[in-house]
Amino acid sequence: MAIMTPPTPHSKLKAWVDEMARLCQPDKIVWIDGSEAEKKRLEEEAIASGEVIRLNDKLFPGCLYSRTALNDVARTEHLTYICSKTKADVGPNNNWMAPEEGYRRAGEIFKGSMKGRTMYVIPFSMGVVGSPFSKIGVELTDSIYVVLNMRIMTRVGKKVLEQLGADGEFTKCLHGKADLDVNKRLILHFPEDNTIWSVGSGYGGNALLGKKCLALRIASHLARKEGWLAEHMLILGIEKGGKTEYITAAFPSACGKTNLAMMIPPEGLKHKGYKIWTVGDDIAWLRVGPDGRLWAMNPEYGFFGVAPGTNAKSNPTALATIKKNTIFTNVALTKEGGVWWEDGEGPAPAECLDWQGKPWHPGMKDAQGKAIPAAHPNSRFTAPASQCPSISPEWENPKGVPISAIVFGGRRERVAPLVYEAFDWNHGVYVGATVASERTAAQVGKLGEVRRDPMAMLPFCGYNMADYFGHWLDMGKRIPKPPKIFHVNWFRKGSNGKFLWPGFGDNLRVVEWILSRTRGEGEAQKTPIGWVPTPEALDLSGLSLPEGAMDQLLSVDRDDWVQEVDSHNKYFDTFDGRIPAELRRQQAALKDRLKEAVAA
Ligand code: O2Y
Ligand code: MN
Repeated sequence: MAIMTPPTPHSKLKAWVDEMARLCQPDKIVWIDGSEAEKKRLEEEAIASGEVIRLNDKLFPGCLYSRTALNDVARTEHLTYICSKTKADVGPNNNWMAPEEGYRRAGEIFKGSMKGRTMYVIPFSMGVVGSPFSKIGVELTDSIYVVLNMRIMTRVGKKVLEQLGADGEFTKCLHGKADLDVNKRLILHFPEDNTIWSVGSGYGGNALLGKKCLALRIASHLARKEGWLAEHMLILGIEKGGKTEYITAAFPSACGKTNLAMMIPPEGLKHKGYKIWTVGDDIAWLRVGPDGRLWAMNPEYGFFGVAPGTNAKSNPTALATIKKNTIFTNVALTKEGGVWWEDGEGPAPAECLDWQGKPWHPGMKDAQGKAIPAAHPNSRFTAPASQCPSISPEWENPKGVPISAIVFGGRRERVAPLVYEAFDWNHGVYVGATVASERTAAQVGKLGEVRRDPMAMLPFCGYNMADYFGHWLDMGKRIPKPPKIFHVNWFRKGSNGKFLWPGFGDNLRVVEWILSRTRGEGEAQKTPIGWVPTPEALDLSGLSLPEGAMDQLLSVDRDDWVQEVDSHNKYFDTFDGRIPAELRRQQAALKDRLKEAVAA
C-alpha cells in the first residue's frame, strides 16, 4: 500500500486511519490538503477515469457533470440507522441497530472493499475553521466525486488539521462505495462513539457525510448534550433602512427552502428598499449568545440544491450561483456540453443525453405512456455559497447572526392558515412538534396523505424525538430573549383546487408581518391556534389575489382543527409515554380553546 506521511501530529487520528485502512485495504491513502493544485489533479483524474465529465468551459466555466448509479439517486431512509445502545433512545422516528451489530454488518461490507482504489482522507470543518460554534470531522472515502463535492460543501484540508492540533475532537466518518449494491448499503450513525459509517451509496445525503449525517443526526445528539440546537433550517437576513434582521425557517425536504433563502422582493414592495441576504439554505446551528438572544450559523460552505424547478422565476439567484465551479449530478447533458432539466431555463433541447446517459428527445414516453424526464427529479447542483449573489456579508461571522423569529412550515392544502404566531416559546415548540405535510406526487406513498414531520427533522433527528421536544422546551428556559415562533403554509388551496398564495418573492409580505410582530408591531387577531394577521396587516401592494382569497388564506376552520388536534394526540401516543407533559398540556389547552371558540 502506498502511504503518504500523515500531515498531522494527531496520534488518535493516525491510528484510526490505519485501522480503517486495514479494514478496507485501499491501494493508496491520500490526505486532502484543500489546495487549488490538488483540485486540478483530482478533477483530471476523475475525468480520465470517466467518473465525471467537464462541461463546455465557455458555457459553464469550471463545471463538472456526473451521473450516479441508477439505484443510487436519493437518500435511503430505510437503510439509515442510529446505532445507540438502546432502541428506546432512538425512538420510533429512527431505525435502530445495536452498535456491535452495526459495526459487524457494515464491517463485512467494508472489508477489502477499497482494493485497487484510493482512500482519501478529508479533514473538514462544519462552520468557519476555528469558530467555537464549529465541529470538525474527518471523512475517509474511496470516491473522488465525494471529495470534489466535500470540497464545495465544507471547509477542508490543511487549515482544518491545524485547527485539530494534536488531540482535538473530531467525528470519525467512514464512507465507501463498495459495490453500490442497494442490498449492501447501510448508513449508520454511532452517536455515543461520534462515528458515522456509510457504505454502498455514492450520492448526496448518504455519502457527503458532513451534511445530513454529521450536521444534523450526530450534531443533534451533541447539541442536546452541550445545550444548543442543530436544525434543518435556512437562515435569512432581511435588510431595510440600514438594519438587518434574521430569521430561521424549517420546512420538510422539497418545500422550497433554497428558494426562500434566496428570494427576491416582489415588485410591489420594491419601494421599501428591502435587500434579502442568504446565510444558509438547509442547516442552522443555534446557540444562546452572551446578549441572551439566540444566534445561528450555517455549518455548510455550499449548496446541494435540487435542479428541476430551478428557473429564472423560482430562483434567479440560484441560477446565477451555479454558473461556474459547480458539479451537476443526474441532470441532462446537451450536445453543446451544457446542462438542462425540467422546469428549468429555456426550451427542452431537441436531443440530448438523459440522466442515465441515454439519448432523449422531448415527448418521450415509457411503456405506460408516462413522460420520461431528461433529468432525474432529485438531480442536483453542488455550488459554492460564496458565489451566491445574495450571500450575506455575515455568513462567515464566527459568532453567527442573531435570530428574531423561528418559522416552521408544512405543505397543507387546507387546515393551516398562511401564517400564524405562537403564543409563547412552549406553544411554539408544540407548533413545531406537530408540523405536517401532505405527500406530493414526487414522494413515495399515498398522494395527499398527511405525514407528521416535527420541526422538519423527522429524517434527521439522531435520537428519540420525544426527548428532542424536551430539549427544545429546556432551551426555552435558557434563552433570556427568545425569538418568536411562527408557522407558515404557502400551499393552501381554494375550493377550485388552485393555490391561493403566489409564493416565491411574495412570501416576503408574510416575512414582513412576522418581523413586525417581533418588534411588537403588526396587527393580529387572536384565534385558538395562535395570532393570525388581520386582513389589512399584510402589505399586498401590487398583488392581485382572487376575490376572497385572503379570507380563505387566513381562516381557521374549527372542524378541521378539532380533527387536527386529535391527530396530534394520536401522533404523541406513538412515542411510548415519553412525550413531555408540557406538550400534552399544550394539546389539551388548544382543544379547550377550540371548544371555547364555538361556545362564544
Ligand atoms: O437526496 C439526497 O441525497 C439529498 S437530500 C437533501 C439535499 C440537500 C438539502 N436537503 C436535502 C433533504 O432531503 O432535506
Ligand atoms: Mn434538507
